[in-house]
This record gives sequence, structure tokens and C-alpha cells, in this order.
Amino acid sequence: MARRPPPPGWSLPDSRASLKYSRAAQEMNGLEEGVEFLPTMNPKTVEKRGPKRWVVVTVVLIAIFLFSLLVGLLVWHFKYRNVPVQKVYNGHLRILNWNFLDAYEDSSSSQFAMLSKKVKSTVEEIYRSNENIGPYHKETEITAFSEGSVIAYYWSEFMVPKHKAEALDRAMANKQSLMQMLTLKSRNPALKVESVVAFPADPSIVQASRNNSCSFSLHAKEGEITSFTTPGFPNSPYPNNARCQWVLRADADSIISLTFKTFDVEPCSEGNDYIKVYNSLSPVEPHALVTLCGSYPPSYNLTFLSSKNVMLVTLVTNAEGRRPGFRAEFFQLPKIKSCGGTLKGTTGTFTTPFYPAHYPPNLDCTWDIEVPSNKNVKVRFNLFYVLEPGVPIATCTKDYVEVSNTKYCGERPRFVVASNTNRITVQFHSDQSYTDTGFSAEFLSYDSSDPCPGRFTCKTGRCIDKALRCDGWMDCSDASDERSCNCTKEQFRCSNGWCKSLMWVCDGVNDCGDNSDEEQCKCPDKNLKCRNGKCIPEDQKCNGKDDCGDGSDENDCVGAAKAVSCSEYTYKCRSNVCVSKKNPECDGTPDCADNSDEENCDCGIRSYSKQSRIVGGLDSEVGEWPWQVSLHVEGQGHICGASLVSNKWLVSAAHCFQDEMRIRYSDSKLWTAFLGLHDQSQRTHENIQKRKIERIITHPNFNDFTYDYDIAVLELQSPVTFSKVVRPICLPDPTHDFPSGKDLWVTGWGATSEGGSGATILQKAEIRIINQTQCNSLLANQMTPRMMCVGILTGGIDACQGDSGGPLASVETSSRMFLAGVVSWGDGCARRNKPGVYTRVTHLRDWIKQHSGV
Ligand code: 4AZ
Repeated sequence: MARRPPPPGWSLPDSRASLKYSRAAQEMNGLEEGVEFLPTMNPKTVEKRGPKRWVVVTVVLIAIFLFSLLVGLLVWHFKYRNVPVQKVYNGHLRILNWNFLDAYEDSSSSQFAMLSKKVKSTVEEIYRSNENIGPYHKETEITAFSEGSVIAYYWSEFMVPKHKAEALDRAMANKQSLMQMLTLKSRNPALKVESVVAFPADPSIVQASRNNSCSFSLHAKEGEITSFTTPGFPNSPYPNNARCQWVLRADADSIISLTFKTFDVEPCSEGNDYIKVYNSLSPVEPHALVTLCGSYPPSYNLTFLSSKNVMLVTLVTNAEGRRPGFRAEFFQLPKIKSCGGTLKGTTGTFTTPFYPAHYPPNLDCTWDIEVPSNKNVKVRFNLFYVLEPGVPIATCTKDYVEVSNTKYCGERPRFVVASNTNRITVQFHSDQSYTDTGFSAEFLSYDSSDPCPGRFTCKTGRCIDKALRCDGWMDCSDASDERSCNCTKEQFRCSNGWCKSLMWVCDGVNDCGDNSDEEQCKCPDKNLKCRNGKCIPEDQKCNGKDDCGDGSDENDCVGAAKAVSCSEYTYKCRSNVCVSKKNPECDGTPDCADNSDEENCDCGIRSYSKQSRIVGGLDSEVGEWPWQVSLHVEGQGHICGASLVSNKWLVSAAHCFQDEMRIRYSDSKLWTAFLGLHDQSQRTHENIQKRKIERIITHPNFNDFTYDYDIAVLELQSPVTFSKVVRPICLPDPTHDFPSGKDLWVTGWGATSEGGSGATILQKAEIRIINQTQCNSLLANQMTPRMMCVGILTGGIDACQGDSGGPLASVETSSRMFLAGVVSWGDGCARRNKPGVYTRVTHLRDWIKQHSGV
């Protein structure tokens, strides 16, 4: 750290300091000289004539010290302790002896002015009567009224010395004391008020409410949908440094349903723009329903309900980063009188009110479920989203579902709660803030002696196929199907007692969970395992020499990528220099001296930031996979998938273009590519770009018996325009490593079950790369180096007929997506131990480049 020069007047413990000191010493010598002139015969007289020298010095020093202390204290008191701070509170109170008039909705009406004056003086009276509040009150403004009898909303501004701020906070937070003040002090109140509450608020709201240029008030019309947008939407972005608010109202005894139809604000991050919806006309945290930021695809459910006839939407923006904003719609609904009820029968379904919209706040529902008396009952929650920000799922202190004395909250995968009688009660509680999608559940009756006839009963109550017991896969969510198992000859016993297929041993994937299936295949201590399995001493890694023989010890070196000798696994820059870093393409860091690894990187980015979850299974969101192409044949509709890799070129599977008896699929004129498509039943949407195919180039080595070299490139007749829903995926370098165990995404409109029909909405599934050797043994040695196995070996998730040609996408660093594979073939679909087979793009990368130039 650099040293600052001392300020003028400072003394240093150096020669200058000693000079100063000696001058003082000289002065003292002067005093001593004077003493020398006094008569010395009577020493007492000499003493009486003045205090001793040290007494004088001490007194002077003490005086200086006390004076400085006093000055310091005064400065501290006036400058710091007493410095006034601004405090703002938002509050509301209920007026009991008043009737609501429609004119109260209009803040410029005389009726509004009259009632606000009264409320203001009542609020001021409350404040005056408290010594911790009254002296600091500066201003109160009534912002709105709503029904009930009349609820008044206001903000109050205070200027309070710093040391009194905490006392003010405490006094304002004390509901009882605010009320007491009113009842005790006000002898003849014109307004009978109750429920006076106030919460600390952002001082900028005072500024915003004074300048109401971005303040809107809307009342729902019976049977009509009202829409509103951020200023300028969709033609221009919303303003910077804005505080906007929309007051939404409905008729008395109604509630509001609000839906954001389009939503695109700054990405979520501290200090960035956000939108908040309140179940009140007061923007206070305890009544916040949701805070929204980032962008949402139009298909995402952004519907929120109020508990009363008011709602407030606020927009807070910062100094930079303007986005389009939102378009929202709202309408009124009758207030729900009750929810829940009695459900009888052997089976049935029930959901939280308005599911899958966010349930309303302040709600309690009870379902009393009863099945025939000779049966027991269980409840299966198929979808469960009861999450409040910041609430631990262990406590469920806010919104929750209660069944058999256990509270459930948060986001939970499908779960079952069973009763050992024929009755069960499900209670749902939502508090006044933050709501979620809720749940969708079913109840089922079962035989108490045999809860899962012919099947295995998990400890959770779920029934699974008996064959799934001790098969090495966790099928019960509590793993009860894999406990107390005797491993078979084909299985390996993990250290934690699980039995796993012998095939999974030493495959580079921690299948046991405790890594015991991989431990024994490790290289000796201080050795490194090469990709080809060879063990080499650790110090040979990144030494610039290919010690493994496959270059894998030189292709992932820490620090700046250094130039190394080229091998099968090292990335080659355009200058033909090879660098040591693994997968350096488009990772945001220039690794080649000529920057060639960061060129042509406008690819692999999705327009919609992926939200934390997908409601309703495996449907994709609009714009989630902007490189996905649907290839149609005239008169037949969707036949295959493909991936957009530039504005003119697609990558697909060669087998899609093989002629059949009556149809010449190799004829490019037959095909039409749909880009930006989401729903096969809506192919005329303005976002969709439709192109004819100019030419189809299939790999000359494609073998239609083995499906080796299953790749094709297709040229579009005219280029597409990149948009939110049309964008290319990145093509990986031939040296790009997609390791076994990595999770990838496959997408398509193919069949949703083996032999079933195709999907209407683009589907997505997350699947895992499977070790090539294992895969070869699972698929009867049909694998070639141009193929890779990707799937979930428990079955149930896979590509299927109609997905062929489509992308297998991998999220790489810098969150770009790369085309790892092309859907090619499989032994049926989603069968256990039968993963899907994909064309390995890295092995055919040079061929793609050669024919498409991409
Ligand atoms: C097909 O027929 C197909 N399970 C594609 C992928 C898979 C199976 C069949 C993988 O297009």
C-alpha cells in the first residue's frame, strides 16, 4: 500500500520532532535563568512566590486535555450523534365508522381530500402522543382508500437523530401501543380506527409518490379483462431510475387475478430492476406476493391472485440496463367463500384453488377424505410447490400443507402420505405474503393388508414394480427398495451396502454414491490417470511432453493455456499452435495468441434465462431451444429434427433422408424447415421462420444397416434472421471433451412413448453420457466410434421416433450450449438399460466444416 505524506503540522518521531522538542526545552531553560536571579537565602520564600515548574506544566496539560475532550464531545454530539436521518414508513389503518364511496378511488376528488384530512389528523394525533414518534414526524400523506369499512393507506416521513432512530422503529412496529395511544389520548375521535400498522419503507417511495408521473390506477370491469404495460412497451424500453406503480382494484367482494403475459426486465441481481406485486395498496413486505425480475417465456405461468379487491404492482429501476418491460392483464373474480370440502369414493383428485395459478394469500382449506370403510386411504401429491422465500422446509412457518400431523412446504418431488384408516385430512394454509403454484394431488384407496398388490411397497407408501427391488437403482425416494439386499453374481457390493451392476465398476462414474465402485480402478498414489487408462506420475502432467501417449496429460493445464505439442486431445488454433486447455472454444477467455478460439462464438445462448422449474413435466418453454428445427415433409408433417448451426445451415441425421419404396426422402424439394417453432399445432405464429431446403448432403459413409456416420448437413434456400426464438447452437471442436457422466439435453417432437404418437409441444429431457465400453455391452456390440450412448439406465427418459436428427445439447462454461450429438437410433425407447444412441459430433466435425463451411 502506498504511504501518504504526513499532513502539515504533524510531528514525526524523527529529527524534526526532536528539533521541536529542543525549542521547548530552550524556553524552559529561560525560566530557570529567571529563578537564578531570586534571593537564595530563604528557600521558603522562593517556593511561595510561585508553583513548582511541574505543577504548572501538569495543570496546563490537564486543561488542554479537558478542553480538547469538551470540543470533541461537542463535535460528536452535533455532527454525528445528533445528525438527523430520514425514515419513511408505509402503513394502513381501518376506519370502522365510515362507509366507502366510489369517489375515494379518485385521489383528486373532494371526498378523498376531506377523508384524507381526517385520517391525517388522526395519524398525527397518534404520533404526537408518543414521545419516541411525535417530535420527529415531518409529513404524512394518505395515498389511497379501499373498502373494509374503509382502509386508509399512507406513508409517514420522519427526521430523527441517529441515536433515536431505533426507538422510533420500535415504537412504529408496536401495533398495540399505536392503538392504545389512540384510545387513551383521543377523547372524542371523529374516526373510529383500528389495525394501525406501519412498516419501514424505502425513502425513494416518498419521492415517487410526490411525482406521480408513473402512477396508474385501474378498476376491473365486470366480465372484462383489463391490460396494462410498462411505459413505452413494446416499442421502447421502460425508463431508468423509475418508481412506477399500478393500483389495481375490483368491486367489493371480488378478488383480482393478475397475469403477466410478457415479462422481460433486467436479470435478477442485487440493485437491478424488479417488479413487485402486493396484496395491498401499501407496498410493504408482509403483503408482498412476488418479486419478479429477469425474463420469462410467454408459456410460463405468471398468474397471481389477491385475497381482497386490491392489488399493487410496482416497478423499481436503476440507472442502467433498460429492457422492454411487461404487458399484464387482470380481471375480477368473486371472492372464494370456502375451499376444500369432503371427498368420498375410492379415488379422486384435488388441487389448491386456481391451480396452476399462484394460490391466493390468506387462505385456509381443509379436505376431509373418506374411502370405503374396509379400505385405507393414501394421498399422492403429484406436483407440489408451496415455497416461501427464506422459509426452511424443516419448519414450514408460513405456507404449508398438513397431513397426519406433519407439515409439508417448499418444492417437493411426487410424494405419498398414507393413512392406516379409511379417512385422511389434508389442510392447506397460506399466510398473507408470498404465494406459489400450490399442489395437484389425488387420493386412492388401498387394502391395508396389501397396500401394493403384486408390487413392492416403499417405506414412503409408494408402489413400485417388484423387479426394481435390489436392482442397483433407487426407485423409492427414500431408497427403501435398495436396502437390505443380497447382491447377485452380476452385482458389485458397494461399501455402503448397495448392490450395483458389475458393469458400472470402473466406468468413471460414482454409481455407489460413496465412490467405492471407482476406488479400486484408481492409479497408485501420486499418479494420474490418462484418458486412455494409462497411469503416469503426477509430475508429468503439463510438462509439455505427451507422457500418456494420447496427449490427455497436456490438455487441461491450470493457468493460461500454454502452447504444447499437438495430439488427438489438444485444441489447435488457426495458427496451428496447440494449447493445453481443455475445451477452450468460446469460453470467454482468449487462449490462442491469434484469438481464433473465441471467433465465431455468436452461438449457443438461449434468449430466456432458464427458470428454476418447469410446471407440468417435460414441455419446453418458448425460446428455450432456439436452434431446434422441425423438418416437415409435404403431406406427412413433422418427420425429423435438426439443429441450426448458422443462418443458412442445419445439422441433422443421414437416416432421415434415405429413400423408401414410395418416397424419395433424399429429394430436398420435399422438405420444409420450421425454425422458432414451439407448438406443432401453431405453425403460423409470427415468430416462426419457414424455409425450403436448398440441398441435403448426407455423409457418404452412412451405413443404413449399422447407422454408422449418421449425419447430414442441410442448406436453407434463404438465410434465417436470428431472433429470440431462432439462434444457432455452437459446434464443438473435434478435440472437445464430453466426459462420461455429463448431463446433456435432448429435445424434439418425437413420440412420447415407444410406439406412441408425437408431441405437440417441444419436449426436453436431461440425460447422461454413458461410458462407451459399457454401452457397447448393453447394446450388443453395435457401437462405433461415431456413436455415443446417452440416457438414463433406469429407463423412462429417452429420445424416440421423430426425435431423430435433433440436437443433443451440452451446457458448457460461460453457459453456451454445444451440439454434442444428433439423435440417431436406439433399442426401443426409454427401456431400462437401453440408452439412446447419438451421432458423436466431435468425430464428424471436420466433415461438417468441409461441406457447410460452418
Ligand atoms: C427413431 O426411430 C428413434 N431411443 C430415435 C431415437 C431412439 C429410438 C428411435 C432412441 O427415430
